[in-house]
Amino acid sequence: MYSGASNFVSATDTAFVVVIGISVIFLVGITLTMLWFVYRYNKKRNPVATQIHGSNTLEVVWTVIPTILVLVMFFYGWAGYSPMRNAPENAMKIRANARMWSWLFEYENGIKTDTLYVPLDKAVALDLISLDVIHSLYIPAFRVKEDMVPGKTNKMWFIAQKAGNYELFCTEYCGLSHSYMFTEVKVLPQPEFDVWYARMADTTLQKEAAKIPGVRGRQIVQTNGCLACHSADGSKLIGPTFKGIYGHTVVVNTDGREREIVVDDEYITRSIYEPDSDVVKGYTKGMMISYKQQLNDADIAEIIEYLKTLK
Ligand code: HEC
Ligand SMILES: [Cu+2]
Repeated sequence: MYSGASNFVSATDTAFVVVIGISVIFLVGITLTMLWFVYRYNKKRNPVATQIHGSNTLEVVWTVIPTILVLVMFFYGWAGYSPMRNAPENAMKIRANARMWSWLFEYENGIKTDTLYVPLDKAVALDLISLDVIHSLYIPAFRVKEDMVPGKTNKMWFIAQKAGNYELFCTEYCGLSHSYMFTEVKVLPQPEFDVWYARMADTTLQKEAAKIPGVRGRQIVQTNGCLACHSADGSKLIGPTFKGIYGHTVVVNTDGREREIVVDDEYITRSIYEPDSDVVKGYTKGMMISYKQQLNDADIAEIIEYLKTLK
């Protein structure tokens, strides 16, 4: 409570304390009254019941007081909520993409990460994109949470006010591995953030990395959440493992017919662009959705290099 991790913490926590406070007062008050009535008006002490025929004063009191209390709760709720709706103009923009079951954050300079990096004390505005089903982005420490609805760009903004790492997870049940759909927010002081931001965008560094076969491909597979469904170590997750996949023969179902096929560049490309055209035997259609919007042929070439390294 009142950690100050973001600009929304104090108003949210105040609204919470007010609502809980009023509820506790009523809980205690009503319970005590009830116990008192049980004692005072039981058959022994009060053998003849008194009939009460309405009381205008009482009616007014128990209408007016709760109305005021509810308005007080509304006031604190609204005071906390309404600033969340309007991001400042100069906020740093990040696109947050959710898919079953991973996160991908895209920054204005084109870099992509699976962990959310934000600078300290600066407004950050997120565009919330879902690529498949309804997800919800939740950063408990920042007191922010917003649904991510396919076909609709919801918004969220905040100012992180304390450096450190915070949990970020999906809080809308979105299928089998929903509970693994979590990552971190890393809040870095501005100078550190700038260094990170520039280093990530440095193409010479990326070219260096790209010289080692499979390194770029592994990054692509990681940032795009493929590993939520495909293991690299032979274990079966939602989809077949990537281990030893390249050059092996698989049985697939193509338009209702079974056929054997050797895993080559063309097959892998098709599997990524049109996952439902050849469905691996033993798996269901429609689990993997197309990456046509997110990946291009060059990315897939890197992925193939990576898959070749998984002997
Ligand atoms: C939501 C889970 C999920 C995600 C995420 C996912 N896949 Fe898949 N993938 C599957 C399933 C299930 C299959 C098997 C059914 C089929 O062939 O469509 C599959 C099949 C494949 C195949 C064919 C495998 C074989 O053994 O023949 C390849 C290659 C592949 N995926 C690559 C990828 C890549 C690369 C990514 C990330 C860019 C990715 N997948 C993300 C679930 C997923
Ligand atoms: Cu989700």
